Amino acid sequence: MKKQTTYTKKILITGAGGNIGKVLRGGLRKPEWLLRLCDIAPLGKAQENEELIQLDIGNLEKLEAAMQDIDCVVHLAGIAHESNWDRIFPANVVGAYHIFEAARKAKVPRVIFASSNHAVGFYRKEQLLDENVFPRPDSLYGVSKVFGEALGRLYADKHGISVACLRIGSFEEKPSEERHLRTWLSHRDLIQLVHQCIIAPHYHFMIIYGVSANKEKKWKDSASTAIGYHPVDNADHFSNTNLKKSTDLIEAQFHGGAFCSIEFDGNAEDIG
Ligand code: 15L
Repeated sequence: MKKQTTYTKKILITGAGGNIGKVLRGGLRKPEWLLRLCDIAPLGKAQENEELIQLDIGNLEKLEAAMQDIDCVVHLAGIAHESNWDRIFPANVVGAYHIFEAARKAKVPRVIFASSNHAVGFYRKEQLLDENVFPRPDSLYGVSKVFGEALGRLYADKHGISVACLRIGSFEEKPSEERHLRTWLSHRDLIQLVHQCIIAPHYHFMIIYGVSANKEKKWKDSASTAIGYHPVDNADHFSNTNLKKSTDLIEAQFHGGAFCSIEFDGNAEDIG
């Protein structure tokens, strides 16, 4: 791989071909940054200041090689919804381990991990959540995100990697469900959030909710303001549009929405 010395930052994005990856590919583009984009699928033609690598995050050696000279990894790859354990485990659990381990070996100083609100999805939707609430996953997918956050904390404490875990809400062009009035994350706010996590001066470990400035949002953390994340979009502006209402009794009660009701046969009253 050709070594560039003129870039002020070299950033590696995994899962660059996914929904979030595509938006970041355009949104983080600037002449002084190198974007090294990785995905299991082809990523098309390299644009200016881009390097493209087709790889499977199951391959630790290839990941380590791809991370040479990188200043910051943005880890998006994996399964982005509920699925069975046979799929979640290799993609999200082993995959997350490979990312942090490759970063340690390649001496990457910073990792931004795309976690999810589903790490805390079984809290009641009226409850205000900060970054210190105990994990309360609503799905195997949510469990895999809790695992990724725990790995992040370990690699921050034990190996000095600066780690940001983003509990991303509903990343959509615009809100389409009533739940999104609380959980929406707009495209430009996501770009701003990741940008700030990349450029912020040293931090050790932080959990940040990836959410826009929604009037009804129920997630608040201290790190957002500390790193200069100031979201500009507000789902409330869409409250008069035809937002889908939840008719499912479980889905309607908790932060995680529909993820909570998948295979649900518990007692909702016990979930305080
Ligand atoms: C997520 O973490 C998922 O990746 C996405 O598909 C949505 O379900 C989103 O959360 C959400 O909570 O709306």
